Amino acid sequence: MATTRDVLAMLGELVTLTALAEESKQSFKVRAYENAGLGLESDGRDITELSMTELTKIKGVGKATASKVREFVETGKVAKLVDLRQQFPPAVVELSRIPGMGPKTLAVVRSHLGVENVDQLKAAIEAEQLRRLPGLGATSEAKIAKAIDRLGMSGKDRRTPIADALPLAERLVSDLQALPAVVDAQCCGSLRRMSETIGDIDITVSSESPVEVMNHVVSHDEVSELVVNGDTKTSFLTAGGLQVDVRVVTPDQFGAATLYFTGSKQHNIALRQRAMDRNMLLNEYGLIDTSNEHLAPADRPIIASRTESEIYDALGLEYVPAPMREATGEVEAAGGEGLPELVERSHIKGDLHYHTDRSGDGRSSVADMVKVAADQGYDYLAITDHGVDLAINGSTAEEMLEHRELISQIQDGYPDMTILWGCELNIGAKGGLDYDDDFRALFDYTVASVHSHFDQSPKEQTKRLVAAIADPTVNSIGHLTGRYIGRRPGIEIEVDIVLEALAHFDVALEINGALQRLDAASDVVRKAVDRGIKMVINTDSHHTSELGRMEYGVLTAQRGWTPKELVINTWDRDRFLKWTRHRRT
Ligand code: DGT
Ligand code: CA
Ligand code: CA
Ligand code: ZN
Repeated sequence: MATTRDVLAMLGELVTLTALAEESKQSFKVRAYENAGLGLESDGRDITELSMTELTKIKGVGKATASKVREFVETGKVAKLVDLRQQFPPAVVELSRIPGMGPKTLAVVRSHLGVENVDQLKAAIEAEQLRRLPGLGATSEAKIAKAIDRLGMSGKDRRTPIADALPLAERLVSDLQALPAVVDAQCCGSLRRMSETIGDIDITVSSESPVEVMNHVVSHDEVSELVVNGDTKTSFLTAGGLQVDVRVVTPDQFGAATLYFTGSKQHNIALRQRAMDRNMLLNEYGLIDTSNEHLAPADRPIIASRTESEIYDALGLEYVPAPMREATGEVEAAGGEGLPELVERSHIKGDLHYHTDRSGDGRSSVADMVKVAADQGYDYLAITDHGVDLAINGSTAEEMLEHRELISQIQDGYPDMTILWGCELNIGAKGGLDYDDDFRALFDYTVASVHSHFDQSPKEQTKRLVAAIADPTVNSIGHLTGRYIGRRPGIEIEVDIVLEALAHFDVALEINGALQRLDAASDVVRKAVDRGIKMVINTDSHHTSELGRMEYGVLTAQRGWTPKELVINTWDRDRFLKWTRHRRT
């Protein structure tokens, strides 16, 4: 039985593969599927229950998409997609992810050189064959070579960006949780720890009927190739070439198993060492009492195994949230001075980087964007559409003033949520910002971000950021480096100098929850936290379906050891509003 999420994933794959088939991401068909996906995503109903007529009434959904949705719900596949998957096998889709290998270049490289995977592409580059192809040259050849190196895409150390793995893993976990035979299911491994790139997906299932669970897994529509097909463990490859390991354990072992398979390996080693020091043994089945040497191994008492909390507790440790399990001092802290009081999703009182269709790339109206924010129970919200300097997507001063009027009208309908008229300012090549100083000072709140000039030297980038931070109209710095994980490296900066400036001018550092970004990265976040720099966790939403990113931002904050106290959007409204104004007066 397909779910709404399965349908949306099917459409997402259709977008990717159609762009390859049409040799353009902008083709009419690609955009049609994209828009249909957005319409269906924000509809809110169970899509699988809707008829053709009901489907085509949804904004953006045409006949062609609606019939594919029905086909998928009724038969479990879509003929068109089966056909596209044959034309574009996983290894080819992976090629298309390399910066510089757009759909057109990919088609040329395949047809002229017969290149079908990363290893063949590398060989072709070494033989200097790419530079002789129509539309390419030595420069594009070098660019692609560098991208392959940087992404570590060759061989077995190939890694998948979290944005490509997490939605799939969440879908699998919730499908498993829906099975009557399943007591619980948990995503483990690097994905649960919120690593930026993922080797494979690890899922642990709690059930008394492993065979039933495994039978369900092997027939899942994500399975493209089975690697391991056992009674308690299944490994398969998805159409995208990603490996998924699913293991089934009994409910009384679930905590020990999730602890073990979440890792990291180094964290596990530190826990095991601690267990040994206390005459205990820790493995994937439980924490075992080894103090009585006369007992046979099978007779040794199990101290804890059902939940992770019980195991940490029995080891004399505070519970360590998964994103912190990287063996960077968390075990010592959990057994000593204590872990920081980490920020949690329930602490968040507002979103402060938020777009509407005032931005060229915003996809939902102000009214709709405000409504979904209010539905989250937020106390405040900053609407930060793009400043004028962003080509195509920005707004002029006049447009911004009209926008302020519209926002203030909508505010009347939301007495419990303060809506700030804000702006996402663009940090220019030398640190200049949009509009003139007086106009900028009118905004209730601003986030300043880099959207251009990615290739300057680290010194120039640092100067540029520091100049923006020093500007008294700037409240926060958005997505610090502008990276897209696994796709585009961010700007290179001298981190310590930038952090020094943030601390000095009391400007907040954003943790952007978009999975492609997760920027500032958790290691930078941890450095910022050490200096007491204020943090802000945002979704950078451009559509009503994107608010869920707050969770990913919070997990990234936890990975950087961020305490609640430093996060300005956990503060109550008065304290937060007072802080936004302190540099303006
Ligand atoms: P990845 O998949 O490369 O992104 O990273 P992980 O951390 O998900 O690693 P993976 O999938 O090889 O194994 C999942 C977890 O299982 C890992 O974090 C810790 C545990 N684990 C795997 N192999 C070992 C091992 O040899 N010793 C210990 N102590 N733990 C292991
Ligand atoms: Ca893994
Ligand atoms: Ca694994
Ligand atoms: Zn933005």
